[in-house]
Amino acid sequence: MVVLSQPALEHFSLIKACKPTSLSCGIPVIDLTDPEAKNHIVRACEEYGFFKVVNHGVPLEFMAKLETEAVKFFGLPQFEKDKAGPPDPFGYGSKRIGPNGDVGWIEYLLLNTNNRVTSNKTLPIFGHSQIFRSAVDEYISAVKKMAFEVLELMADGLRIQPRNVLSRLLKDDKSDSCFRLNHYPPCPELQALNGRNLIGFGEHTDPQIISVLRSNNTSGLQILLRDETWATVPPDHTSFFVNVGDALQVMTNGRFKSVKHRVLADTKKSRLSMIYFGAPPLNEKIATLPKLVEKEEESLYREFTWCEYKKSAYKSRLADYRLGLFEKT
Ligand code: GA4
Repeated sequence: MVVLSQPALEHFSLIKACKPTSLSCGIPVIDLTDPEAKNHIVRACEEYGFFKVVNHGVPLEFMAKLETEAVKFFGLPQFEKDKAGPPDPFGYGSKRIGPNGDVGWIEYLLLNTNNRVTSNKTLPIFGHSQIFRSAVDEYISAVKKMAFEVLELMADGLRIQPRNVLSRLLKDDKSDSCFRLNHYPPCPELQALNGRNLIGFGEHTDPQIISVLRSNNTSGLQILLRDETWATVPPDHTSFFVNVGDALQVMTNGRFKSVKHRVLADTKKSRLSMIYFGAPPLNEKIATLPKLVEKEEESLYREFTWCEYKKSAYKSRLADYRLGLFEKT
């Protein structure tokens, strides 16, 4: 176990509080039982790269159980949590995000969705709590099923066949998907820094295909709209939020945009979020889906493997535009 010293508050990004747009009425809401869902999903991905999912079929009990277990974990003494860190990238992390100097007002657990049980890093986490392990497992299985359905509806909406062209990448046994539990502790000192917001997780796009997020009822998530303004996403602990990731932007030749998002810390309330990042297998080629371009030359990106993209992402800072290196010149 290596325990790194923690950065002091002045090392965190404090941003001038500006009145963000509230998306309460504007945010696209997809009802998975609606026969028109496939078309609504495509429109939401084109316009926002982001949408909320209701009537998703994931039992609320799974969501609540995992939240309870995660709260218990983050409530452990620091030395206990540090036994599962530092993240490499999997494991427990606090304040530092990724390997290149990004920091945030956050602590987290990053898990691999395939080898959850055997990984060294997960032993100190789950070794003593069979309940935590099974809560993670049942939650991930249910959310994955929902993610497959969303991707199949997306293929239907894009009128591409077979309808599993996207979902098969996440269904694959070798899928490189991962799972993250984020805890944003309240920061009471913020009150004294009048008119400033503290960054919990800095602005970035997710590298994967899609990310499926669920949080408790504390706000903090913001997405960047097309007009370059930040919009606050009202929390809803019974629903899920789906982000378009960079790989899906490439597969749709830029028709869907990966959404820039960030999380602000709160002065009084803890925010807890759980995110499934759906990724292809490492050796999978990422390229524009042939049905979405007439000729290969029309593709805006050169072909690359998920492994190449991931390696390049881990050399970048959070806010970097990672797809730039893969655009055709
Ligand atoms: C953003 C999305 C996921 O949380 C993540 C993050 C990863 C990490 O925290 O280790 C990265 C970040 C994320 C993008 C750029 C690199 C890698 C931190 C970072 C600076 C797990 C992922 O896959 O990419």
